[in-house]
Amino acid sequence: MQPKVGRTRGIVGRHLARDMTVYTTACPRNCYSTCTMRAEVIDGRLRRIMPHVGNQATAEGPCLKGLSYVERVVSPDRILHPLRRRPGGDFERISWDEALTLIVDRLATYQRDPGPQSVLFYAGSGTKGLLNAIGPAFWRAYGGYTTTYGDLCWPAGLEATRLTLGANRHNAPWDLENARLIVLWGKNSAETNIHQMTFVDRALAKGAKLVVIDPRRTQTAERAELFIQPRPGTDGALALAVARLLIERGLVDQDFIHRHVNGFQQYREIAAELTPQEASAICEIPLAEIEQLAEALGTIEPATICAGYGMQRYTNSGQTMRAMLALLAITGNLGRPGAGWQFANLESAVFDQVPDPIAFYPPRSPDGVARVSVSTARLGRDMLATQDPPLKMAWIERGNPVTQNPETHRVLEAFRALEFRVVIDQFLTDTAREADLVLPAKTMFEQSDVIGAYWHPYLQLRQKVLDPPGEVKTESEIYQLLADRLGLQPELEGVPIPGSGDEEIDAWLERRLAPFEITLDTLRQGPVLTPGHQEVAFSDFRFGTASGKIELASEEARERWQADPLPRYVESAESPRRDSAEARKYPLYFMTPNTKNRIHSQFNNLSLIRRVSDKPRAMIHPADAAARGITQGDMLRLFNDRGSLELEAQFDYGLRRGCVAVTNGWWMTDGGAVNVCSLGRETDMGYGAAFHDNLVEVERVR
Ligand SMILES: Nc1nc2c(c(=O)[nH]1)N[C@H]1C(S)=C(S)[C@@H](COP(=O)(O)OP(=O)(O)OC[C@H]3O[C@@H](n4cnc5c(=O)[nH]c(N)nc54)[C@H](O)[C@@H]3O)O[C@H]1N2
Ligand SMILES: Nc1nc2c(c(=O)[nH]1)N[C@H]1C(S)=C(S)[C@@H](COP(=O)(O)OP(=O)(O)OC[C@H]3O[C@@H](n4cnc5c(=O)[nH]c(N)nc54)[C@H](O)[C@@H]3O)O[C@H]1N2
Ligand SMILES: [Mo]
Repeated sequence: MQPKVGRTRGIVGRHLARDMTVYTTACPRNCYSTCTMRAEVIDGRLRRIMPHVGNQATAEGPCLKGLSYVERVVSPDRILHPLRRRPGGDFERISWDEALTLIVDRLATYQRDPGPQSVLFYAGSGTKGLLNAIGPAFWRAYGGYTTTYGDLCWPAGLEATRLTLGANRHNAPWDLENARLIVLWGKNSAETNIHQMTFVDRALAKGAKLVVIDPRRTQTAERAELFIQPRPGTDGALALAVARLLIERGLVDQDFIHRHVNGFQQYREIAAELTPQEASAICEIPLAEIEQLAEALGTIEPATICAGYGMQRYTNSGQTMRAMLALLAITGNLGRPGAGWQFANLESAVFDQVPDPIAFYPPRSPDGVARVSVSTARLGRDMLATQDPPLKMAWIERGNPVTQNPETHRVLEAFRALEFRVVIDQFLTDTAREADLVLPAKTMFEQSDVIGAYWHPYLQLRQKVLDPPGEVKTESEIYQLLADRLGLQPELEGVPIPGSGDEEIDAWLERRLAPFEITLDTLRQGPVLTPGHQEVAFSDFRFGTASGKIELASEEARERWQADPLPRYVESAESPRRDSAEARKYPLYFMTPNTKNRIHSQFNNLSLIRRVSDKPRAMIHPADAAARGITQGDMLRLFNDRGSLELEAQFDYGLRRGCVAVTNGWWMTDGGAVNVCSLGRETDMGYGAAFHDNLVEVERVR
């Protein structure tokens, strides 16, 4: 292990002669914050996680999940050895040699018949890092594979942003302090991006105004001066009505529009199609709130809109995001301090070959080696439908698709229809339980990797600080072992993939960093701003769109997505307003947001987290509950034609009526796997998962 910070030998507290080292590392979870942290290791054990002030965005220190790593790395539930399913369904420990032999046998068989593309490679977002890119390199060397396109998380918003601004970048997180108006639109920063609240607080202390728009009265809403609770999936109508008012009242920035905006005239026409009264009826919010939002956006500057990811998982979401973004374009709130659109900041994605979100998710492989035939959103359905050759085997790493992908029952059916399933994870998740072979993964503390972020602009080293327990391995080590046995030589951009030695991995990482003139030693001291970082995005007013301007009308939207070039409002697919039998049967929006003390399906198996998050509950407005004879603490059944859950009812006076909410990420074994009710369906652009279009009913059980 390499240079250490604050190495102390001798008396620490009341203990004698202990070896204490504090390392700088970074949290690689799929989370905005991607915190820099200091990890205190005493006598080879992780003892404490502490803040690191070198990261301006996360200087306040990690969240409870970050602190819980101390428990997580030594959790008795960790998988430490390869496990094979026995005929009865339970697992037995086997050696790595046996595990690799099993896999190699299958791979060799399927390679001959029915062909390498009968193997599905699925990677989730459980951890970030450059070494993650190694999977495809192995599977290419294998001669082919089937993989997924699209993403569960953010693509509708990424694509809407790219179509409008030409790139997914935004001002530095700390620049939010300069905003006079902050709109947290469908974003629950107080839980999902806690460090953003620091900058919100600083802006408020300087007199800024905060608007929060969310059907749920979240922790984030507590400090809002204006809080709007629209009907889910209707924000596009709200945005268009606000635009109409801004235009009618002359509150737009004509000069900015003239110089930097393309398609304003057409946008103005579609905004005029919807009266604020109509929008008030569609969104089911008071007209006065639409007026107040328009007043704020038209008179307070600079303004920043932080748009969340939850609200772009409806079938109309790409257009919703475009309509919202247009409000900043017509008020001149782009390209200057305190202003702008904070959705995703891909500045640190410098290692990706093509920093274009669509290229991230290609619908098909250019050379046919990878068959990209399975939509992540429709994982189960598409797996079942895949032919020529049909799927025989799945390889799943860093993901928990049984709980996290839409339509759990279809996903389970598709997995069970396969002949062989391999899952690599740290814990025996719902997905791992479906496997024939479970391989034990390392944690972030047991092997180094370089990571970027999608909110702040730093590159960081997730540093190896512990010797790995048991027989855990990372994917890169496993791939190398398999490649050796199969006689393959996987390469990534012409460079062989690294094996397991620390030096080998460090050398590989150094090589990837070299073009940016960054060394691992620098990263060991702390985070480094991505070369070329700009504090204020688009300050040169050059937009990477076809016209070079901000595009409110987009021909590309039509060509690529067969979408309206203008973000006209359309009702989302599953809405109680639709005149269908389903809508009459299932009148409630099932909301499945993220929650503070979990990252999706991770962390809730730790005792520290269980103490604050003991079991899944269904949040319901007391009036909706009363209408169904349900009271606080009752068991309720939440259901639709796709599935059902039995959960304890918890009253939530802050939830919009007509909605019921359960945070996502609970396991099936906890009884709270929310995707049993969702449908595998794509968003209008970006190949996202529209699982928030999800109507249910609830009834009292006992
Ligand atoms: N209904 C509903 N469903 C949702 C969402 C929602 O809002 N509502 N949100 C969606 C979103 S935004 C996302 S991003 C996805 C997330 O879903 P996933 O991408 O599946 O992510 P996680 O549940 O965070 O983690 C997956 C697994 O990775 C494992 N893991 C962690 N580190 C490592 C490692 O180093 N190696 C290996 N091999 N495994 C590791 C964890 O133990 C965990 O079991 O869920 C989506 N699902
Ligand atoms: N603690 C914690 N932090 C996380 C994560 C986590 O699991 N836990 N996950 C990380 C990941 S991968 C992601 S994708 C992000 C997501 O974090 P956020 O962007 O905050 O997304 P969500 O929690 O899915 O949704 C945010 C809010 O949108 C609201 N919402 C839902 N539908 C609508 C709608 O139609 N209109 C409006 N206006 N609001 C709506 C929900 O009620 C919710 O409060 O968080 C990241 N950070
Ligand atoms: Mo996500």
